[in-house]
Amino acid sequence: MKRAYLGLGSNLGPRQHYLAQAIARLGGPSLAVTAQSSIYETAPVGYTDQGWFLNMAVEIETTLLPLQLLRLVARIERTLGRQRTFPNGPRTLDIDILLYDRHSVRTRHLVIPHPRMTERRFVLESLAEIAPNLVHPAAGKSIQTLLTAVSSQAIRRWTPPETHWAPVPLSTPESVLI
Ligand code: PH2
Ligand code: MG
Ligand code: MG
Repeated sequence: MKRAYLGLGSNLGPRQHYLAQAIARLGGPSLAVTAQSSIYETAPVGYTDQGWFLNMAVEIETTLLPLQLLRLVARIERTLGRQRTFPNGPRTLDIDILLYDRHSVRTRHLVIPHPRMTERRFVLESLAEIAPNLVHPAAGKSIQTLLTAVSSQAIRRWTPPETHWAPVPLSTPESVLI
């Protein structure tokens, strides 16, 4: 059983729904979600002419190997409507493998630790919430320490808009129940 960390992001459509669906679909016989951060609303980094993201980090325990895990998260992205357009472009759902145990992986399709995680505040902010003392195996510094050094980015903690409950008609008038 290995511990790994994933970064989730969405900036198209019902963003919170995609994050919730992703977490629901991650659970299974070979994978358990063991912690999740709050949701943050974050200004787009890289390609900036697009909507703000909802981002969060999750901790998982899994028996899947890195490339098996990549295949799983790619399948979840596809199921939830991800279409590849251009690098850093808008997406319904992005699931990035940030860290996998203390392993280093370098293949054409997968690099772990995620090569840009140490320079992205939206990653470090959410990851520091669930694993502040985790030491990044390549940088040799804790997530909390990396967070204090990273450049600023517009980020706010996100709370869901208040649900508006429609009044439900009673099938039996209340007076009859007394
Ligand atoms: N993901 C990117 C590029 N830029 N910016 C924010 N705020 N959040 C993201 O998840 C994000 C991004 C590429 O995956
Ligand atoms: Mg990404
Ligand atoms: Mg990705």
